[in-house]
Amino acid sequence: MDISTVKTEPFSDQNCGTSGLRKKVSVFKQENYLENFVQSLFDSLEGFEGKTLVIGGDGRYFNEEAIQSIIRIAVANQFGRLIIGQNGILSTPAASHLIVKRKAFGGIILSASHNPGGPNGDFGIKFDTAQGAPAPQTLTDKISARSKVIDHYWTCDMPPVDLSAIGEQMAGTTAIEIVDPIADYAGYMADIFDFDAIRRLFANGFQMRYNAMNAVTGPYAKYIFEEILGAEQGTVINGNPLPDFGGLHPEPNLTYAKDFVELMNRDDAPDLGAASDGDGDRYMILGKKFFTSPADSLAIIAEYMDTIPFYKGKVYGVARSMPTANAVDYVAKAKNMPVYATPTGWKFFSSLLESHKIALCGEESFGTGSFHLCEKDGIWAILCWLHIIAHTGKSVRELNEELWQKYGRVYNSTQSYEGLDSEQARVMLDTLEKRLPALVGETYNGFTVTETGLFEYKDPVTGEEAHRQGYMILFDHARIFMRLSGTGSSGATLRIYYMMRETNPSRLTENAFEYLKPLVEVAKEITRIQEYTGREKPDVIT
Ligand code: G16
Repeated sequence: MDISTVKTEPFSDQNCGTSGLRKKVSVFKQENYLENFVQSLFDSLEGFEGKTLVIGGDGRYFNEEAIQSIIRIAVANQFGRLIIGQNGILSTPAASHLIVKRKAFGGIILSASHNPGGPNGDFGIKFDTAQGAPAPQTLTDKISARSKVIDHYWTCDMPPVDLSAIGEQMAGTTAIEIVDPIADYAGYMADIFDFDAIRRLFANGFQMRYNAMNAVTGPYAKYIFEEILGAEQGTVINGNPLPDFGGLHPEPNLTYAKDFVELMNRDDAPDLGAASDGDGDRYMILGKKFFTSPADSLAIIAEYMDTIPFYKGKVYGVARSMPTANAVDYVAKAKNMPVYATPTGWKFFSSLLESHKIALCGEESFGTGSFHLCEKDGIWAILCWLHIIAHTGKSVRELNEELWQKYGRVYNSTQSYEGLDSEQARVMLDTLEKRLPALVGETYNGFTVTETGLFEYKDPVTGEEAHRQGYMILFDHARIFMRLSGTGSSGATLRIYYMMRETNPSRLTENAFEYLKPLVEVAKEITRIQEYTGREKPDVIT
């Protein structure tokens, strides 16, 4: 095995965002771009020689090419074993599970999540630690710093590995093992949930449609829902992973899964509609003519979590990201559980999950998870819903309405302005930041500002701090929160998160977007977004 050093020049833009490095495929295809980042990652880790690395991706365009390159660099850097999903495929939750199960040093996951794929789409790379958790900020900062000065990487001369053949081979002193990407994950789900109860639900005629959006979860869903749990054939749609997701935007929400929402709005819609994103960590729950907001989904799972035997007596606490509407807080209060509010980014939940301060966490961006893994997990969340429906006999709509009647409803919406000019967005937010203190006491459209500020966070377990995590404008029973997305690959995406709490029993079942309109007008007035960006309305409303 010939190991060689390749001289290289650093790239100035290899900064990790909310979830690893995400760029256009054309950027990743530049000579040495991927290699530089992977070597910068290995240079930032300590003590991995002889240890195991898990590798897999969501199957998007450039996945296999990238994996072959990573194999060569990992072999040259002396990893002892590489565990790779067959055909280079692993959903993010399945990769996380495999890392822990096989006691790996960590794992590389190739995905740009919900961002579109294909030659003109996005590609991404992220690292999970030995706990199967997203790399913490300290590590991603280290990788980015290293990428700015890197001048060589290690690689080796070896033929491409046949990723389709399950089995093991040696490359020098490194074992390369190709594994079934589904079996272990499906087995783990069977350990967590009462599959017999869900099987009975389907046997009694319960109808579900699962939209895999031509992304990674199709084969997982067909195996788990149709083969193991007995949902009828055809339950899973768009079930074959495609490198460009069939031209779709693999993001399960009201905008990018519009056709699916229309299907669920028909008179003959199935009982449950569920969808997942590119790498399988996000999910959406629909009922017949009914959309469940991610914040309500989190609250409903919290309400019933201890009826899942795996979690009995272990629902210690819950967490949500700060932009996520606080419906779960009311459930937690009633159950005497602590609630933590973290910055956006799944990595901020890891320490809380690992230290068992929380059992459950979730975000407005359609991600929910528990201590079963340190990543969010779409299929797990959908199984929670199937469990709850089987346990209560209630429909998706009834479960939502029950939550609102019991705790009041927290109307909420996330509205994103995509592809903004970065400079214009920056100027707008800088101006807003300067005005924040003066807003207190002012009244806009009938809403009086009670408090403003930047969201700052100190991890209660590690003590690590995260600063400037979003702009908060609080009112009585209402809140506007704003931040720039950290997952886009070009320009700036401004996210504005709205929430308003309603306890009047006669106002619990209104259309959320109509209900929130007066608050949306307040944000427009305070930010002067149209003046700064020329945009009249957001691109994505969920
Ligand atoms: C990632 C993070 C999530 C975050 C989401 C949106 O998810 O893991 O914690 O909520 O991005 O982030 P942003 O608002 O910065 O775009 P994923 O599914 O894209 O890996």
